Amino acid sequence: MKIAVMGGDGFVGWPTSLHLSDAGHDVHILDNLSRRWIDTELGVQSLTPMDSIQERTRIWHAETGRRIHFHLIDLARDYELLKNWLAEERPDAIIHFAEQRAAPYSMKSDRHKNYTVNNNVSATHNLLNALTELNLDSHLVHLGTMGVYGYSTVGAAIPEGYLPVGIETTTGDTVSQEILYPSNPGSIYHMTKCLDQLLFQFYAKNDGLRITDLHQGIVWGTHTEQTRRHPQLVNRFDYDGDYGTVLNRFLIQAAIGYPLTVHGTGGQTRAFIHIQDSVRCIEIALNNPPARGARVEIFNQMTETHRVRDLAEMISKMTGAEIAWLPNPRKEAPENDLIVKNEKFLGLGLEPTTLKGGLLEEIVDVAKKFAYRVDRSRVPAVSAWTKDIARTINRDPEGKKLKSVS
Ligand code: USQ
Repeated sequence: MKIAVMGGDGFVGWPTSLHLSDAGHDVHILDNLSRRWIDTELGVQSLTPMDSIQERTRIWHAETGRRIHFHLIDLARDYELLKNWLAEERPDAIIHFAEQRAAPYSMKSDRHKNYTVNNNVSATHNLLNALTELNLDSHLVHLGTMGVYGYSTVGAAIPEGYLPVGIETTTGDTVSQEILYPSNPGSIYHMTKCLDQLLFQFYAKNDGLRITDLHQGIVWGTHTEQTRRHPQLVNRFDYDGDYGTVLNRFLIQAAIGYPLTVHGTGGQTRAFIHIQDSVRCIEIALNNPPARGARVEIFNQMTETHRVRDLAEMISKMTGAEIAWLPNPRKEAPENDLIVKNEKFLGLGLEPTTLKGGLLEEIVDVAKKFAYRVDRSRVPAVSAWTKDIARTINRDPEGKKLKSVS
């Protein structure tokens, strides 16, 4: 297949591009390199030293003889460029990662809220609009989030996208319908993914676009089979308070002797998936497209759920790291249960990589190797969900006064 990977320079986009190229597909990365600009804006860098996208693709060619093509295009702003590229290349499938993906970054200031909404919603809409205008039948696979469902305890399993409901009619009968599970975003970033869902629903219904939406949990790990092949194919690995996600952060913190930064009581339960499984799921989704005219196909892309404090305690036991119980910078349920259905991927052959698989140690080893690149002052999460909360989080776990947020 000819596959366009929008956002193919990012944390999941890069290993996905390698995985699909290795499987024999003709891979084209479209990216505006915004993630690299955000590193510059924030004054942080990936824990792992990361080469330019051109250099990465050169090394991939030298290692495997396979080409990954790179095109510098901003989906949200360069509509005509995007449309012309699609008209010329007519990809069989498109994977859409080209969105700002950090909840804390999206909550930093009014400017960051505007950027996240404008970038994410325009990128998605431009893509759908161009596919329709060109009458292209490319299968669109979007990286969505488990966060569209929200994190309130309902005492029932979260279904894969659709909820069966009974509606009482005016004659007193009950009619059954399946509706999109009510969205309940917990950040501006998560809200953009909820808006994406509506855009997909409309374009699938109105124009018959073939769309798969992957509701992904928190990705952990860093290496995949392909990124291990050469030091310069290494994936990015974020540890800072905006882009680092909880499990990877705890593992890096343990490796550098920094107290594990648990927000609140750590009673938040979340869904997780290893990066190797994430790229496999994307390949499975590509091989199982919906029919033209069908509703949006939705998968829950996660393999297990864990409570934040259980993760901290497990890593503390494994490494001897201390735990810091910090005021929570986010407005979120302090404790929640989470049960998630994920039978669709399991039924299509996914064999989950679990936390017990020995991969936790591998991550600590990677973190120790590059520990000299860590700026400890960038570890605390300082982006607060409200101005009131901002006033409560003025010290880091090592007792130092925190700088202002934006
Ligand atoms: N947390 C801590 N300590 C930390 C970092 C996070 O206790 O040092 C807590 C947070 O308060 C939150 C939970 O851990 O309750 C998860 O936070 P996170 O930063 O790991 O994940 P999140 O902000 O939800 O976002 C990440 C990705 C996002 C993806 C989402 C999937 O950045 O792109 O959509 O995970 S999900 O969480 O399932 O919505």
